[in-house]
Amino acid sequence: MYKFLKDSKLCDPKFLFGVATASYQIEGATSVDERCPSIWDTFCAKPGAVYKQHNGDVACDHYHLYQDDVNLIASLGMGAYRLSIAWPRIIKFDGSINQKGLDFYDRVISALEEKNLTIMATLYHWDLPQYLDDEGGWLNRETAYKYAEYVEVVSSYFGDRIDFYATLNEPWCSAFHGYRDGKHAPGITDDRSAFLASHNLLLAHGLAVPILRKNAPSSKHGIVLNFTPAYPANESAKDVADFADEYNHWFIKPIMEGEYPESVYQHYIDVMPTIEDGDMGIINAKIDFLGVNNYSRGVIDQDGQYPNYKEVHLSDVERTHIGWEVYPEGLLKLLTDLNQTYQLPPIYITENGAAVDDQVVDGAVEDEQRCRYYQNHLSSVDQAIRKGVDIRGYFAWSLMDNFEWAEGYKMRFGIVYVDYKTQKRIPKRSALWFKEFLDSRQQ
Ligand code: IFM
Repeated sequence: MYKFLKDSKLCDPKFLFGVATASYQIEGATSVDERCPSIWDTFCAKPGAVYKQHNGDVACDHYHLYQDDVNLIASLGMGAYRLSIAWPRIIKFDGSINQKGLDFYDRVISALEEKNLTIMATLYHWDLPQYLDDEGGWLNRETAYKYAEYVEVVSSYFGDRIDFYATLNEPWCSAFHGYRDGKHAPGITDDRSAFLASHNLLLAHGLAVPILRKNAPSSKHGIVLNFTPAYPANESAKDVADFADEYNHWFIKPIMEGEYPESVYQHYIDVMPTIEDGDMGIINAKIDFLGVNNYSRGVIDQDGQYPNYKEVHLSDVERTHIGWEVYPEGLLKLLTDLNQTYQLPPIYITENGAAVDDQVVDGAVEDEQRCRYYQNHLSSVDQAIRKGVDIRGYFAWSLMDNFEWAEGYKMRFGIVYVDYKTQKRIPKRSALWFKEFLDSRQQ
């Protein structure tokens, strides 16, 4: 099954393979060891916000099962693990440090070190402490400074033991799902709020970078951004698709070039936040790596007058369980386009994967669609490297099935199946495929 990878750039043992997860999606133990509530605890409790009102209270109980999970990662032949650190476990509502939270991540990091796994830690994967949301959350500029204080605590404690620090995961989702379409916590639906949140998130990122450099000088520092490239549904939708695509650059352009994409900025000028002197310079801090998350593409058609647009759903295309089109060519084009547009640092694919309606049959999970998804997307990564894009690693999303935000536990993204009743983990065919491929690289 992995024949095509045999001569690929991905066979180079220096190319990093890993799996990714995030705190709220796997840890559970939300009331243990003085963790503070997060905006996702609050959001999950709102009727209608999350599928069947699922929540992260137990999730995969990784808080208690982390040692087994680390053993599992190593047993799959993976070289790296991307986890996220939960801000609500680290800083209490009065600003004091929760040592028990630091101790938990210390245990996880020690377990990873024992297995010689490269560690990438995301410092914010959407679980904002609720006490900060009570003060305005990402609509409050002060949250960016609070974030910098939290980053100081984590990075001075763990320093270079964490190989890669990612400041934020997918700030696009935090801003636009959190504050524009309301699909994510805190569930606000307002353009002005979304752009303000995006600016404060970027500021938080920019403030964090020099702190990380000071406290972890040998580690690499960067950010993880999601990209869903826009494709025109027809000839006449080309301009509007280009406009829609500018959203893909809403975060990367200010980080790489110190300015927002002009067309979107001008279109929404009436709801743009005040940009204080010096902000864009802070945001433009040099990064050592870019994390790219990609799952699918968006097919865009005009919706009334330019630049209004809508996403259309093509029939006759393959989709995953969550409804996203399978479009591996999009990942290749995304990577080569980004490479042409910006002076980028090395890229890591920090998330890529498929939701499948997995079934356990005779104790096994044959996730054929996910296997194909991975193979075709890895082939795109290989081709991008051949075209000169500096890609150093790939993290599958996700290690195991977990809490999929507004979709609750309905959507399974893991290469390992989780039986939520027993917390039993069953490596799926895709996990066994990765293991076989990774073992073959060692020979
Ligand atoms: O589960 C999420 C993850 O938390 C962020 N990126 C997309 C994944 C799949 O939706």
